[in-house]
Amino acid sequence: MNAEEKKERFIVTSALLYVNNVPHLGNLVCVVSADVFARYLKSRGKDVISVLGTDEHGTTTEIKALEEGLSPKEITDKYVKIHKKIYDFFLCKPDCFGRTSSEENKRITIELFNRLDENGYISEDEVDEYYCPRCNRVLADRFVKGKCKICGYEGARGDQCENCGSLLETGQLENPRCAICNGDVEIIKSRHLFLELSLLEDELRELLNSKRDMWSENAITMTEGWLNKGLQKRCITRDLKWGIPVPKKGYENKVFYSWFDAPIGYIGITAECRKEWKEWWKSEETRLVQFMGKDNIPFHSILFPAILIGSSEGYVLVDTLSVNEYLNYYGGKFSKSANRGLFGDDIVELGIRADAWRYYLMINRPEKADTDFTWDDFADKLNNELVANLGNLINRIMVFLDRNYGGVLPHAELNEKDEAFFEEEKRLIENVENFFNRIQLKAALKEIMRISSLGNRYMQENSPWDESIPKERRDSSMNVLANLAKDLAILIEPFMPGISEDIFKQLNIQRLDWNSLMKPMLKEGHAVGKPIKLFSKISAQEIEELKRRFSEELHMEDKKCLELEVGLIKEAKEHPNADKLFVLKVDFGDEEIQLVAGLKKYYTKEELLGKKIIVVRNLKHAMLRGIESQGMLLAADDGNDVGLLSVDAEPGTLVSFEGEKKVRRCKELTIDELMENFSMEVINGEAFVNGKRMLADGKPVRAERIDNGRVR
Ligand code: B3M
Ligand code: ZN
Repeated sequence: MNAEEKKERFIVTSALLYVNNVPHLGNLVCVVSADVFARYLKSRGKDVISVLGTDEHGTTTEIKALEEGLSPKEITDKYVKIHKKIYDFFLCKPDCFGRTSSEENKRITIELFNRLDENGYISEDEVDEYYCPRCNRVLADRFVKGKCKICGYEGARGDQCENCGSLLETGQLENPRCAICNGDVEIIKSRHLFLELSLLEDELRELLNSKRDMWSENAITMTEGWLNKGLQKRCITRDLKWGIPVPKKGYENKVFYSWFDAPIGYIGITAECRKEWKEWWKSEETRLVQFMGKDNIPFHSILFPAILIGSSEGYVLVDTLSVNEYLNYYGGKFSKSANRGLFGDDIVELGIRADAWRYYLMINRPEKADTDFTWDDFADKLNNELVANLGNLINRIMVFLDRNYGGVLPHAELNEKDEAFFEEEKRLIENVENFFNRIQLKAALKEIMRISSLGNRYMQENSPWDESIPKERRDSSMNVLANLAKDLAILIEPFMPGISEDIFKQLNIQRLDWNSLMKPMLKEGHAVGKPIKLFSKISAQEIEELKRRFSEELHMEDKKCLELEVGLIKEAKEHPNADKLFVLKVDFGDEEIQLVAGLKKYYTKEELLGKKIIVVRNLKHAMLRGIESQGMLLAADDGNDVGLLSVDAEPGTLVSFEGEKKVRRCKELTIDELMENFSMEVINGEAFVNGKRMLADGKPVRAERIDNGRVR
């Protein structure tokens, strides 16, 4: 193979999201961006491997495992399926999908570490670590929370502040607390391994300087900041069990810091899926294009390159670094625990096609500053851009061909007006390519929508329905427009692969790639298929419904609300440290939680099993005598006896309050806020909240045993 024949090859990666969180719409920006770009490269005939997967080590996984009462392995196995389902729905089709906990990744991580060690880039030191005496546990990273000393953000974690992006060392949190029990922490000493970043400073600076044109502004600024401050050695080991074991004497009880093995995961995932992976990762021909959110910058611009350079294994270094800012939800962060925002698992169920979401994410891609998701903006982009422009054009072309030509393409005799139209289309396509080359995906998509507008204008001006215009002219216009529909199908494919496929289907042709742009592939006599609707508008009523369901107003006004749900008691056990308490497992159909309840005086375990009860779902979780209660069940009390509130409705049914709109999600309440804002009582056996009857599926919620009393 000679040099000319050699194709440019690309590895395109998206940040590997933490497995134990359900990705939210903001997390999906970099995943979809990588997919869009990889599809574009493929359409241009490049050799591409796109890599996606899950980041499975680290304290986030261990914390989640503790919360859900599963092992870390079980947690990752459970959540990786959720991730996969969401990526599939979003039509993200990586060539390689994998997990950082794979055997390949373990092998490559250990190998890279050994090389770094041999090459003198690993040092040892004694460090301070947070320790929780109550939990008897060394608190790595996310096991500690507190106030960031650098920016003052209250929700910072032990290793990083997600507000200012600073990486934190032990001691850089003000008022550090244990994330498990919220208790005070101590600082102890422990020996750890470090990557001596300062020894690689020249190479890292050179990398930045050679890639200035290829990195987004925010990546350059942050990396420069790091280099200018002078690089510090970075701890790469942790006192945890879940992770890749450190292959060094004296470190048998430690694992690698997840930020050490996570980026190596890109290599591990490729190695698992392609036996020729080294030809990609260790080749000068490969361009490594990486997409991520802004909190991931230093790991990709400093840490990962340092590992690769220091190993002297000849791995390819990052070429393009495309970093998005955050997509927020009504001006605030997405938070699953606070039930705030829009998460992948919800989106999958909404019945709005993936292409509309992909369009929204890319046309609003937060490139220079954070942007906000609002339902009104979503509806605006869908109705007034996608449907009104692109959907409308394709539909007009297809319907007109069907009705007036029996779906058979007429002859074209081009005139100078057509040529001018082609000139303009060509100019816009060049813009699209230029924007793609600079990874300005938002601008590329806007330009494609301009081509669609151009088509609408052309159709209007050439009015093929106007019988005063010569027939040959009208025929020619329709031929031009059918071929434009083909061009649009090609152009939008990276962004909206589903819609693209639908257009090809309607045109009755196989999928075409970039090479077929501006070529009259659809010839006179070709029979197109039947018109089908690409998108439907989202109505004002639907938007209102969605706002209610995702309680946008409640977040906006910060109103307090109460989220009650019907749950089924599946298990009842004695509390190990309290003689009045039971520990219950309660099922909601799609989720199971654990509750601690003081019912032992009033119910036996057997009586509780199988009961349908009412649970406060938005109460702050609490530790009750060492066991977490993830909500509170409601029971009535008349001073003599206690009886559970109960109703015959499916587990998972939400309780509404008579005369009020049903609310889906409510902000987390503390027990004090619950007491202050909601008074609950039982009158004649029926349960009321602030004077309104509790209803589940239209049926009143009733108390057992109690006719009149307070609910608590
Ligand atoms: N897991 C960041 C995140 O999930 C982190 C990225 C790793 S990339 C190798 O937000
Ligand atoms: Zn603790």
